Amino acid sequence: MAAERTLTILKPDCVRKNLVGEVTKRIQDAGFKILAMKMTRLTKDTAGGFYAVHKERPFFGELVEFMSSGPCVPMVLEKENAIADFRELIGATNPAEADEGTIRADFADSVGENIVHGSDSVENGKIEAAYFFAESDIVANQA
Ligand code: 3AN
Repeated sequence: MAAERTLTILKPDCVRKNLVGEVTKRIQDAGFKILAMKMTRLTKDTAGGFYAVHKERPFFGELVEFMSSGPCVPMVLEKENAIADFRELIGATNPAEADEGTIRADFADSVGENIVHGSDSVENGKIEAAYFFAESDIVANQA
């Protein structure tokens, strides 16, 4: 199976709860290689742009408010089957429905504040990675 990349964001609730180290360890222990990472704070505009596909949804305002409420940690990750494996590691969007032992089941409070984002396809992963990182920020691309 080919190596894939996914874009994750350790969301503002993850940072506020001091879980960046714990969640990063789970990600690395599951075999994901971190190709790029940084701490940044989204504005309402950048958060809205990232989630533009949801702009007609009733929770869009709440989502933008939350994602711009504090620093977050985007990362580009690489692994075989990264998209599906990462979504398995984090669990369902709603933590109440997430499998036991997943990151969201263990740490998330609600469907809105659910600790981590994971890309839903290879194609979207590329678009999302480009939202936060230049090609030159991705370590695997450097000599
Ligand atoms: P996922 O991040 O698991 O792919 P999506 O794409 O369904 O989930 O949702 C996108 C974002 O919108 C997620 N970060 C999630 O926290 C948020 N979200 C989804 N449904 C709701 C909801 N009912 N209320 C508040 N936020 C929501």
